[in-house]
Amino acid sequence: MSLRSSFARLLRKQADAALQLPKAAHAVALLGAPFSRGQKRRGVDHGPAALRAAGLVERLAGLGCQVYDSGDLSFTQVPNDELYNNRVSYPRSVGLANQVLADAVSRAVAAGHSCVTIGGDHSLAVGSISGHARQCPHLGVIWVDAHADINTPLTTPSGNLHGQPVSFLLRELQDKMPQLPGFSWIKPCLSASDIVYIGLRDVDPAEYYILKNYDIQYFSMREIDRLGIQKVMERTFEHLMGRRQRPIHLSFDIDAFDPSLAPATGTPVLGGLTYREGMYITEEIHNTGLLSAVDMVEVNPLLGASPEEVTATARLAVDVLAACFGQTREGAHTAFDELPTPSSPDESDREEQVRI
Ligand SMILES: [Mn+2]
Repeated sequence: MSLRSSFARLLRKQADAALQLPKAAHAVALLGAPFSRGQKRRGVDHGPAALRAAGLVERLAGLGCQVYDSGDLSFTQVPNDELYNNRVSYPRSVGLANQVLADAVSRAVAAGHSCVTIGGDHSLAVGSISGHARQCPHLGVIWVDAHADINTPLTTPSGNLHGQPVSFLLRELQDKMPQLPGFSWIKPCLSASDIVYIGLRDVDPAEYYILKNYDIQYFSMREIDRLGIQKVMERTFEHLMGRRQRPIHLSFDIDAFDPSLAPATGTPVLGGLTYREGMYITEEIHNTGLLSAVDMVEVNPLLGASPEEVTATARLAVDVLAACFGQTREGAHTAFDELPTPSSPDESDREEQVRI
């Protein structure tokens, strides 16, 4: 008991000493985006609160990040936000919220921060990637998701905008895009070769057509089974950065994970990522040193069957974000450069040493 407490004290001293060293803290801007109009279920706007309650800020700070938490953005409700084309829901609300988010992300990246957007539904990626691209026009996107989210407003089976964000961003698709009310501010900022999907397993017919005909790189769960996650990440980086390095935007939908791990989400699909695959993806992205912005979306605390399911889903999202910013399974993320020796007890430990 006393040995353990004196060791703990020594560890604490080491940590204190490490804190006094001048080091470049990783600056992370945290933006809460409690937005749910990209789909019709209630609750995904409580995602940011659930992630904060699961200790997100403390986890990032514990990894040595300087966290600039801007709290939650407030989004104006647009009255009389009628269906577009008798099909697409809440176009004006989604367009306006994304405009607000794009400005916030752009400001954070301009300030030299890595920007973490916590949603909210996946329609938010329109604003988050647009804002990021304003500062980093050559960014590459890694989209981790069960779904491709690349329907156009004319092909969407559900009418939900969280299934369409990528179509607004791709230059090649613009002649297929109608003018949606609320979206006139958007400038498409990605080419088809700038995005890689990981984890797909529920792709609509028009989405499959787009992936194939526009030559978009994707690794479905089948490819992960076939190649293994290590090869998938190798090929992802080769595709995005074979010729030159570039800032990475990671857009992570929690439904990429198997529903047994992430049950509190709106559109779960069986056969998803394991915990270890999810950690490997984000550890590898961290290791590039090029991660510049992250979205963590679709955690819906009202959809868990029990409080335990909600907590497990939120904790998983926090684990993913921690791995993005340096948490490693092999340890050694805090400074520790000398083991304590029993031959050199200091003053404060003398009493306990005698007892030993
Ligand atoms: Mn998604």
